[in-house]
Amino acid sequence: MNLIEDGWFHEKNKLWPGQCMSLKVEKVLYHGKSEYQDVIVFKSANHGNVLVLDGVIQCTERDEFSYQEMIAHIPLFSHPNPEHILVIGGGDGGVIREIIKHDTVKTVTQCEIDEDVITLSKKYLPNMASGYSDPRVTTHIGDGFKFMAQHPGTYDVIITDSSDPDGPAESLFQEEYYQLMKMALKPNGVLCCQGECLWLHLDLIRKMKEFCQRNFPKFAYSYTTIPTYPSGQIGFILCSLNEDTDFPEPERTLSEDEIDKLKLKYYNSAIHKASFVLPQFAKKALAK
Ligand code: SPM
Repeated sequence: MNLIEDGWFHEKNKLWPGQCMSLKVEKVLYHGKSEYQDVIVFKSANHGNVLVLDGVIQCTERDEFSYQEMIAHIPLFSHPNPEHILVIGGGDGGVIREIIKHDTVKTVTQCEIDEDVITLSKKYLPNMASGYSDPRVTTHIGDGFKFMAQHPGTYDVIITDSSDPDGPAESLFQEEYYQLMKMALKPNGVLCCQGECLWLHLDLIRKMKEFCQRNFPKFAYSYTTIPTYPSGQIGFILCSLNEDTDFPEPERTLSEDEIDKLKLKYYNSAIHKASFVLPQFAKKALAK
């Protein structure tokens, strides 16, 4: 399918039938096929550079901070002392950029299957990829399942920054994957995964909630707003092995000065709490 027509990129996909986000293209910077997926990077008219995998927008320079800050800081501020962090996916580097803002963090290990995404992000999304030069960061190119199976009981926090459950990331939305994360976590570990959209994928989120609650003493669902993802919203699945974890109550709160020093543009301690408050239709559907 031709995704760029008449100078516009159109994000059409069966996961969000009958709707699509369109962005005006100024210049295609890269278009090719990696070992795993179709990859486009384009310069847009109003959203900076945009990364697209298999026809789906992964990030735009204009609004990426909303997603990257929330998927990183919600779990890190929910853990009393996050030192060793594993990121599955997240090849653009934005999640790593946020994790290394935490002084408690000693190591960040990334396992990304598609090396091309990292290479292209370093070239075309340098602000997102800036964290790769931090000495605490190690990158492993390979499959997250295999990597976690080889690292039991190792991580305080695991973050899965994946694409959608159609294509290479499908297995990351299944119970077996959550059981592997559970095994790779330290005893009081916390995980946070891309958790799709309340407006579009409530059935999937409900199924995920069921298996998370079978496997972890604590589960919660949080979300952020982001204009260039379908329906302008995306959520996060959070689980903890520590039954005392109260996800909506951050372990450390930030002053305005600290927020400025950390260069945060979306996350603050109030939005941490608020992000767990669900609209009534979602609250009811997930309560079933
Ligand atoms: N670091 C940014 C990578 C983005 N990972 C999530 C991408 C999700 C894109 N699709 C959103 C669809 C929501 N239903």
